[in-house]
Amino acid sequence: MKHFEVNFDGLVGPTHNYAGLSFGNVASLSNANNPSSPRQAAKQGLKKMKALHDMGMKQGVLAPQERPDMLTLRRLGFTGSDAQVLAKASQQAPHLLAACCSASSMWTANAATVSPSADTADGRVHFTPANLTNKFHRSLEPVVTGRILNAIFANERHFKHHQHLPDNEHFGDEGAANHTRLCSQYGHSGVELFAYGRQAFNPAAPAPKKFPARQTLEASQAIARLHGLNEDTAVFMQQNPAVIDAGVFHNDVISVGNQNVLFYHQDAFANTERDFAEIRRKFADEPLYFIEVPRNQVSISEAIKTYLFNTQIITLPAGHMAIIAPTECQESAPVSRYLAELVEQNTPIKEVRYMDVKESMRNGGGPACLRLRVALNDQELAATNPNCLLDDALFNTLNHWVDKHYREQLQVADLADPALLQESRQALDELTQILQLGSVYPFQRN
Ligand code: SUG
Repeated sequence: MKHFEVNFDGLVGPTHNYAGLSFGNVASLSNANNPSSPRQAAKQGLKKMKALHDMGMKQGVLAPQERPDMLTLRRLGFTGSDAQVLAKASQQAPHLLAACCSASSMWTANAATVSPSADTADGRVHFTPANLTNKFHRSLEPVVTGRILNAIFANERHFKHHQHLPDNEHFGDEGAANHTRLCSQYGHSGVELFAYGRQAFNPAAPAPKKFPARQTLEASQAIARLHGLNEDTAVFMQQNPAVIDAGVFHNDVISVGNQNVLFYHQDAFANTERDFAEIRRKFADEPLYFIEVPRNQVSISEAIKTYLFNTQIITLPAGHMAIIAPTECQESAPVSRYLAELVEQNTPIKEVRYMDVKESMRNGGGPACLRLRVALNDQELAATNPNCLLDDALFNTLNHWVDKHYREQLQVADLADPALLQESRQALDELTQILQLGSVYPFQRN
């Protein structure tokens, strides 16, 4: 049997904008109210997907959410026609309108946690959408995310879908952004690493003081239970609270793993030695590479600015690994120097590819945020909705679709424009036909 890691990248939605919605996320706050380019953003994302496809990787596409989220605006008491709801929200509560227009579902590392069949008790691939409770604009995502995942992985023999965890800060769950999996081969049972920021039921335990810890230990433990992982396949590691306070709002901003490599910053974790000893014991295989980036080579602030750790580490068909880094890494002298040295060292990482995802980076989303990893065997891949797997034809279709429906520029003030709502709905209606998802959006269901 063959095994693959398929990256499902989020397609950037037509309302992509900079509204400063994510307290604790430095880029989101510092770019608030700048104009955005939904068209450029979507095309940068598609280009990255195509580049990975051309490198011989399996590449998938995840559809965006319906935005503006009219259902939520109505739930919050704005009434009348759609145009009136938008006008009232923009006059009375522009921050709520902005939250209901965010294209944040593009960061599909936060869509769900996925456990491959090799790790789970029932031998199926398990999915739990993230509840994203810490940010109002993101808490609007899990229901439709669940529908989209169900429409892609529809075969019950191979795939098990769970409901997102209870919508409460005690079970704050940010999905795969705080989860990585180490394994010797994608098809072998691995060790799933769950990084958390605080313990909800033990307020005396260490926690950040300035910015929120978006993932709790209790949420991670619940996911491991739901997915049928056993003692030997899960490790729970606390993030260093000080780096969360420095702007590391998700663990994938400070560490990334692939197969037998864990690439991380010296200051990433609270109990590095103890946790690594547990990983070594549970991983059992050799070799295992812990690649530590020392703070005297790359500072925490440089790591956050360049997203050195929000890179994708992928295993190419040739057998070695490549690191997919944002161009911000290339533009930084210490980081590009570090990466040039890294590929010369005795580790499986032998190549660096730089990609331009600047529209996403300005909201704090690098290459790794834009993708959800799903390890599949060939039977599971055959049971996956083929219309969501990228090839040259789908790449061209989606580029034309973006050209047809997306605006070149968007300001926060444009979010109340009823024409934007119509354009978005038309685009998404067409997209569900291209990807053959069925009626996943609220506007298609009433
Ligand atoms: O949740 N930004 C996202 C970025 C998510 C990045 N994902 C990972 N690290 N995996 C967030 O903070 C900003 C939206 C705005 O400000 O308009 C935003 O939601």
